[in-house]
Amino acid sequence: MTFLVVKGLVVWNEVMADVGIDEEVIEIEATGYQFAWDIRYPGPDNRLGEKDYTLIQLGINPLGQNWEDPQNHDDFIADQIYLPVGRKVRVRITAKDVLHNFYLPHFRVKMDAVPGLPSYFVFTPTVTTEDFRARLRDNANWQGLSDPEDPESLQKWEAFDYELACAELCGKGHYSMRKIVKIVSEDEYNAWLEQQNSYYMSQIRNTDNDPLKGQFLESDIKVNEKKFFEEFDNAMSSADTDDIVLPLRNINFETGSANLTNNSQYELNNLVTALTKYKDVSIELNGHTDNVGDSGVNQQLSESRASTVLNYLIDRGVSSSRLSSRGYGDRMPLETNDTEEGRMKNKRIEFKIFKKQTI
Ligand SMILES: [Cu+2]
Repeated sequence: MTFLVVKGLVVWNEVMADVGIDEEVIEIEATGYQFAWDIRYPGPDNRLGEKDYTLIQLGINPLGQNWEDPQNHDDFIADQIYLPVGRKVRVRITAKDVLHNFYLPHFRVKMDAVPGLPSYFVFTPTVTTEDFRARLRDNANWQGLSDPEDPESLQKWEAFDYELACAELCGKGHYSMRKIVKIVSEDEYNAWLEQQNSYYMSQIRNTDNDPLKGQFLESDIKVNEKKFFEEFDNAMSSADTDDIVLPLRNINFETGSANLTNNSQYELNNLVTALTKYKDVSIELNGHTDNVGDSGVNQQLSESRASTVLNYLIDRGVSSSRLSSRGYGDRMPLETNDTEEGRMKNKRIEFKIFKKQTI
């Protein structure tokens, strides 16, 4: 008896070996519910974001993902399980309602999906779907039409797919807890990944269900920063000695006032960094408005907005001798003032780099 228990434990530990901390693994998550599986992939960051069952909302946040966790922003829910051959996979298995069972019959993988108690399974698929079909080609049981009603249909072996099922008789619709599993080459896997859309970005971002509505995400901030420095560095390295005007794209003011919104700090801090990098350069900040309302008021608003930005830069340590500001009111629109879009573009702060003085 002791022998059986000890031996059994050794085998169990072998089968259930988890992955090491630094080991390369694809982690996906399977959530069972009556009557389907939701398969979540971690997206390019390779990390599944946090979940909290209190956040679950039918049709809006089916898995209870916490959108304030940036690791959730690239997670996607897949309608099939795609995995590259030869790569280690860790499946986090969980359930939302009753007990289910994550069952990959062809892989001899079978693991309970328990509500509130995630389990896991680690395995490495070794034969692609295509290779497995080729193996079935000469097997007598796999000949004939896959759909006997349809003479055009594929042969049985051609139509073969690995599948995920539920091995727990979990209710009436139990049979529909089925998903196709495709084992593919690394290239096919990467091509498939490219086509998947993050749930957050495609369904949640900037809707009323987004706790981060109107805020920049870290990824936005990085993209904006890159763009800003590309333009600034280009302006500085070009041989052209004319003054160059660049936009401050991601700054905003409260309506009708010269108070900067919180989001504006990122672009402004980029400008501070650029002015620290190019110590000899002087700039002039230019404020512009659309043509809505009184021209005199617009003139004043454009001046005070430009000087708000100037003061921000001085507060961050840029010498006032390198800075000046000027308001143009509504006199220099970029686009028509007849559309909302045009007006948005016309309300702006730009800065002029005085190249002649610098070189
Ligand atoms: Cu089930």
